[in-house]
Amino acid sequence: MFCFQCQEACRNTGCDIQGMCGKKADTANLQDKLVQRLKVLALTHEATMELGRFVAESLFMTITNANFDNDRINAQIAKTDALIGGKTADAPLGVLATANEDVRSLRELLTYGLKGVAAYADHAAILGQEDIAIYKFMFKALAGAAKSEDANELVGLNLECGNIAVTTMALLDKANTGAYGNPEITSVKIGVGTRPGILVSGHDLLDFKELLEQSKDAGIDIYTHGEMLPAHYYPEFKKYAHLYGNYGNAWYKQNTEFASFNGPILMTTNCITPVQDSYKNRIFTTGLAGYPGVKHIADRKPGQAKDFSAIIALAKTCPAPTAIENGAIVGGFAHNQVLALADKVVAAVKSGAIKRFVVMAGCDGRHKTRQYFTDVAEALPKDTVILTAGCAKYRYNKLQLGDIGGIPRVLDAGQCNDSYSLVVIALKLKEVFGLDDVNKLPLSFDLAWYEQKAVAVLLALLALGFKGIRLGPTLPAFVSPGVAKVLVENFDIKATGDVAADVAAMMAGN
Ligand code: SF4
Ligand code: SF3
Repeated sequence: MFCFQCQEACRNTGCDIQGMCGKKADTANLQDKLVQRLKVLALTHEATMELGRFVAESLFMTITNANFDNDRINAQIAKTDALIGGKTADAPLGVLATANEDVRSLRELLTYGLKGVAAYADHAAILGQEDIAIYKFMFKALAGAAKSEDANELVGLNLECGNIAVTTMALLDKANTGAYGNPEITSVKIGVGTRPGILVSGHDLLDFKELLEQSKDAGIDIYTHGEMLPAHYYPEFKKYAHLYGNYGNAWYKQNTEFASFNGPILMTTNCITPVQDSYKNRIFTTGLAGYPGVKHIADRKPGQAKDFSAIIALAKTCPAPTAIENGAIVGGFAHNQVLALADKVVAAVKSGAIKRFVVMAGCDGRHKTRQYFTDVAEALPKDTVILTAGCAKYRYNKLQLGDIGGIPRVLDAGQCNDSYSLVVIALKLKEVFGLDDVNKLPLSFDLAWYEQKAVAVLLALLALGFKGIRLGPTLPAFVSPGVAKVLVENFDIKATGDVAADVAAMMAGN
């Protein structure tokens, strides 16, 4: 195996014996095989709605911490093989099959950005929103990632991937807000109740909705975990009195938090970490998530909801969760809510009460060096506002950072895909202040990345022309020195560094 697609790649070089994420060599090799077959499919077929959806689902399965189940990946390979009629020779197998370091780097950057796009496209498709342009680009990009040796062409495809990521996040935003309403300011409890609960993690809101509906009279409570926290912000979910609160933090603490939750856990997408004995009998996967030996809730049949009765029945037999925290957190600052506060925000900027916005979106992760993001949040002057999305927020969303004239200093827009909201807000501010360039806004980026959705978000920001983005806690292992040079020269990308120096630089607009 060789995998370097996430921020926790071994020695920031690549995992070659076993993944730091727990992915074994056989699973990594099967994922490589699936991606290779998808490239052959893209080289030999025109994109259709049906094939596009299939490719999006398949790529989503290969995202970090999404699916560890060899049987499921094998089944997906078999379906792809049936589509391509056994043709396999046209695309390289595995990352290292591309010898030139810069070409490899650009091909993988594109492939990982595409995986992020695929995940968001799949979420939108589940809610009935699809766009053939997204699928067509997936095919074109996969073909490019398989064949192109031309660095300029690959750079172009990466920027196009950024544009498609914007299109896809916008589509998903439309799907989510269309189905569940516009997120609004919400206080979410982080303590526990006295009834047994089901803990729902991952990003899939339709799974969440169906589970809420099926469990509403069962005498149990529903809790969110990790990236499901923003579900509380949607009006549609607030209707359910048994939606209790959020339990725990970002994905990497699940080995202890799932144990103390005491009840069943539903993983709707990434991030799953190696399942521990203490909760292996009460964790379930669904959708494209998978883990060997873990019960899987089957896909919905046309026109029907998924059947969550097994998980609800199990919950009734479990003790209530053990409290690990108390209090509440506030979120729900997606574009509609922030634009409703626009007058207040603009007045605060004009009066100097808000000096700067700092976008601290993205992913959380295990590395101790991620303490940097907590330290930055604490070190930022009191006249700054942090705009966040994704599970990166858990590094600072429980700090008491106060507010500026009633505007909280941490504005959580939602899941990582809701980074789209932050873009809408930035573009609105640009318009209100009559600026000709987004980079003239009092806005800095200090992004945390872990898996491939963050790669898609980063490419989206680059495609939109944002410059001077800080990225950490390390730069990707798959970015070669040659490609890093291009990113620095054209986009002024920087690695996160010393907290005080970074804060001072951001406040000075650098
Ligand atoms: Fe390593 Fe990350 Fe790949 Fe897992 S996903 S094998 S941790 S690089
Ligand atoms: Fe987190 Fe996995 Fe990326 Fe959607 S849940 S942001 S890491």
